[in-house]
Amino acid sequence: MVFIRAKKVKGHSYAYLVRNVWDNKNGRVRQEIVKYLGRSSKVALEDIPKEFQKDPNVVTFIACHSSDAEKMEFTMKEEMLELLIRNDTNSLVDIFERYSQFFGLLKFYERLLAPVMYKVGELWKAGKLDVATEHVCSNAAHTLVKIINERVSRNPVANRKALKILICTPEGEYHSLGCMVIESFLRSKGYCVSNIAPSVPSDAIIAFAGKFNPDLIMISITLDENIGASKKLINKILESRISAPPILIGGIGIESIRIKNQNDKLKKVRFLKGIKLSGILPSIREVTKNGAKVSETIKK
Ligand code: B12
Repeated sequence: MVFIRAKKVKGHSYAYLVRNVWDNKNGRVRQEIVKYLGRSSKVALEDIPKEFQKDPNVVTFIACHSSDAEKMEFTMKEEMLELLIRNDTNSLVDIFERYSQFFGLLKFYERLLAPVMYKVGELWKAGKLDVATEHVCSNAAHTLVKIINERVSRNPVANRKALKILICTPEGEYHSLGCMVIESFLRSKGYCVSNIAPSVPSDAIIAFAGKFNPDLIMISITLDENIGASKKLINKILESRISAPPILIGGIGIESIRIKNQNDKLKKVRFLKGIKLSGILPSIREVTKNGAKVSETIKK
């Protein structure tokens, strides 16, 4: 294992690649310089000898000191893809920890996990990844997000006025990672979330909402063929006794739809095309009047 040491000289930070070696003479570990890397802010992956480029300490250093963050993310994405394929959850958790300590949960999901899963889909579509391996990747990603969710739930943000959000997918939609990621992110922000994805029949969603009493319902669509089922679900919600909460619809499955002027009945329904994780909070605030608890006012 190697480390990058930064030394400050006249206000500038300079980096050295070092490794621990055992000093027989003194009977203790000493650090040996492997390479001088120059200005910390300019350290790039190419400056690092090939055999150390994937070392976690190197990747983390470049992530927080260098302007080369994009290349570092590229390396991390490649690493994640390999780990998903190998179903190596421990190492995936390790990447999550290393990355999120500097960039946070949101960026981990938005810049690493989601793009890597999209890549899995591309590889599968191109016949470069067999179905079984695609499922392994999907299961490993679910396990990872579950672990992260448990951690997030262990340290809840105290928020007595937290909005209650119900996340679901229409019947027939089996893609559930997006919902888990949204759940995880919203929990980390103190929202009270019930995620009932994947594929729940409309009546069951409405029955659940009747008990949970959500301030907002989020529907996730991945396959465009499920748009029809979602529209039926929305109509049923609007016609039911729980017709109050605003409804947000998103996910890659709605990218192809054309949004017409919405009639009065649909004024609390928003199709959020192209909205990624970072756009979700502003959308929630908008439809719930700046994040205030709205269930009471709506029910009146
Ligand atoms: C994993 C996976 C599966 C797994 C799902 C397991 C599970 N429990 O989730 C399995 C293997 C079961 C599967 C099955 C199928 N899949 Co699939 N799958 C994928 C894959 C590789 C990853 C999906 C994923 O996890 N993405 C990562 C998450 C984090 O991203 P996300 O879902 O987009 O969510 C983010 C945003 O969209 C947004 N968002 C999501 N929901 C919402 C909601 C709101 C309100 C808002 C504001 C935002 C928002 O925020 C999220 C977080 O950032 C995708 C590839 C891809 N491009 O997505 C293919 C993909 C979606 N699958 C595809 C296909 C074709 C299928 C099958 C039809 C294959 C088959 N022939 O059987 C079946 C259909 C199953 C069904 N009926 O639902 C196609 C869809 C093509 C299309 N446009 O219709 C894709 C795109 C692969 C491809 N490149 O062709 N799949």
